[in-house]
Amino acid sequence: PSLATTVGGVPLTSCVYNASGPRSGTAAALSKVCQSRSGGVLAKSATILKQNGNPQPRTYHAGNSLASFNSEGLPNNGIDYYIAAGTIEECMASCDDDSKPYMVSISGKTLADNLEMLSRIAKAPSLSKIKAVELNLACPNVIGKPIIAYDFEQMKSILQEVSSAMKDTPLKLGIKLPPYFDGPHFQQAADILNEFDGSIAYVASINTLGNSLVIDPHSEAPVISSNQGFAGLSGQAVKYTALANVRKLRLALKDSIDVVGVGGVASGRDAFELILCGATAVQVGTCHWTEGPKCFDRICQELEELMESKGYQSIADFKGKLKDWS
Ligand code: RRO
Repeated sequence: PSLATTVGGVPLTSCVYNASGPRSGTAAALSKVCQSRSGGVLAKSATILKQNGNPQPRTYHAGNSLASFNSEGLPNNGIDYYIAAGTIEECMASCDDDSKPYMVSISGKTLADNLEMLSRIAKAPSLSKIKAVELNLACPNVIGKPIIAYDFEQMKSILQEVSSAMKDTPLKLGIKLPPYFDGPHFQQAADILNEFDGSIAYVASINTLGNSLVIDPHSEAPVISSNQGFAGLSGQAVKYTALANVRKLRLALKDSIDVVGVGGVASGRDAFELILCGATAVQVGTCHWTEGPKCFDRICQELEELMESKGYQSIADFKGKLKDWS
């Protein structure tokens, strides 16, 4: 069977690729993603300037990758690093697939920062090598800042400015969304996103579940030092939230906006379930973090075996075809 797909019109030979975040902050790490069967190479969310993120300890894994926690606080090398010709070359040199797309993620502290980053991307000498920009409206870990996509007014005005700033570029725009939990919130988010059909190529759903808390009963204190211990929750525990978010968004969004599923994918079965819910591709975050880039080879192989056993030849054979309860 073939795992080939497209994300917002960008072709991927494999529908499984890395999420922005874990092991995506340096060219060395991204080059290992490129060497694997990951269908694309997506860089860590960037700010204008390099920053170190929150103090350590800022991550914790419970039960392997069942539940993971991070309060990283956007450690990254700054946007200029991720769009530099040398970085992209180092990331992509090890790919045997020349067409594997390189993508960046931006997570500015303000709208002005996001617009500045977009303008730098649009002027980058290597612009033609950057296939998509994922605008992260869902970071839960910037102390003192809310999750933008929970503030629908702010989300709409950011999308207005960003979509007009990207109009004359060849870049595809993706939007990284937080998990929603209430019917009306899905509808409000989808209504806003649908106003930008034609500008938004895809949404990636979901980012981590914000403001979870891990306690150490010995010290009687949080395990994570930053942000009073509050952290984003990821890993296999959030797959069920991701499945519901992908399903709800796929039903509510216009067909021209693809949904990329992300959240708790650790097996071919997980990928299969998200695609059934309507995902055109799936990203892997926590499992990539705990297992390393060989997870892409394993998950791709498991998905192929599952498709084979069901007689499916392509992603289109089951994408969005979740059946009614019977
Ligand atoms: O760096 C982080 O703290 C972080 C980001 Br930008 C994000 O989008 N999601 C997350 O769980 N952590």
